[in-house]
Amino acid sequence: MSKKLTVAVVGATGAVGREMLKTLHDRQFPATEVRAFASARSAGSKVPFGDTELTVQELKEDVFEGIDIAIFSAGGGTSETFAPHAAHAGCVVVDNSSQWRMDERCPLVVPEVNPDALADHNGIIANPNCSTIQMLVALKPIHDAVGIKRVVVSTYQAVSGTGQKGLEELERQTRDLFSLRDPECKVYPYRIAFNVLPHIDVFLDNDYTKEEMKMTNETVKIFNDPSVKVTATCVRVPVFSGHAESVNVETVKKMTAKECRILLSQAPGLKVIDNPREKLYPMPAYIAGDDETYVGRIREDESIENGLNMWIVADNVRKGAALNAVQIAEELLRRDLVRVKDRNVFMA
Ligand code: NAP
Ligand code: 3JN
Repeated sequence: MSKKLTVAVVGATGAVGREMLKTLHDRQFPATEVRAFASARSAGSKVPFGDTELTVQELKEDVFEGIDIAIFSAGGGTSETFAPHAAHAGCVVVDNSSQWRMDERCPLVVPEVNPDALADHNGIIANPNCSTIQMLVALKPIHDAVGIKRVVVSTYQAVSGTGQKGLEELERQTRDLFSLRDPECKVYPYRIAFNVLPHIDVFLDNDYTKEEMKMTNETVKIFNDPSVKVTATCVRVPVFSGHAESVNVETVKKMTAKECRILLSQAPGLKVIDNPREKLYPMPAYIAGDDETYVGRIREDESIENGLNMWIVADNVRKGAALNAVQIAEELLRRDLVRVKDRNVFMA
């Protein structure tokens, strides 16, 4: 038996945490032990892990001793408080929240895009926002081949991005409307059933939402290229699972739609479904549970000299959160980076 490897899932009772456990099991992640953590509210409850169940433990500052990797998906506040304690105990954190993404001490990683950024980690590695991840898996090969100047993206984001409560709201409101009851709005400011909301996360001073600015800022950090400009409109749609994105790209050099299809069909993590004559294009309802990011509707933007339009779809809870984090953990193992060089970097 090789060296012991203990992995913690923090936020194990949530929508992302459950998918995290499923992903670790599906991919036979080589952990000798997996521990599940959540708040005191759910301590003692059970979560599924393969054919067995794990008993949820309460997250406390001192639980990280002896844990090698902790994958967090318990919100930014929990990550802010507990991730430094984990790193201080020598545990490498892969964090799904936005808390550490733009922190200079933390690599922000999509394994198909910038795995080399892991080399300089200080104990906390950030997982990007789901909408950024799927967009960059598709745009990285194009950026490498012809250079990307500018991206205009509109997202169509599923309610699972809001966690269990988002799924429940869409289901409840749909039942209400079919029963001629007024739909109750508990999670979103307006009804989401049979509606679309051009509003995800909070509004900022520049009138963009925080979700939109995450896409702009995270792209620059992951590509390590401030010359790439991104403008985003993030929209919540009444879909349970799977984010879709309409993406317009202006490139430095010309790339034809045909060249783009060939390039993307050979790129890691991508599948091209693109045959307009046969009505073939990717859709959220048909890709739930899949690991790949799908691209279709690739065509030249005839309004500019060097432009492409495309439609990018992925399972937001899988590739947008759980899978990307597990792939980061796999890459850490492959590169022998499961250690914290300086345990004090995040301690005040
Ligand atoms: P969720 O279904 O509401 O689950 C929240 C989880 O966090 C639960 O396990 C909850 O445990 C736990 N938690 C809350 N407060 C805690 C505390 N003080 N200590 C320990 N655990 C605590 O939400 P979700 O959809 O899984 O999302 C969780 C987080 O993942 C989000 O807040 C976000 O930061 C991140 N996320 C990232 C992406 C992405 O784009 N990469 C997408 C979705 C979510 P209890 O059962 O004890 O309440
Ligand atoms: O709404 C979506 O589709 C994605 C949601 C992501 C999310 C939800 C709550 C808090 C995040 C995130 O990952 O950016 C956060 C956060 O800021 O940590």
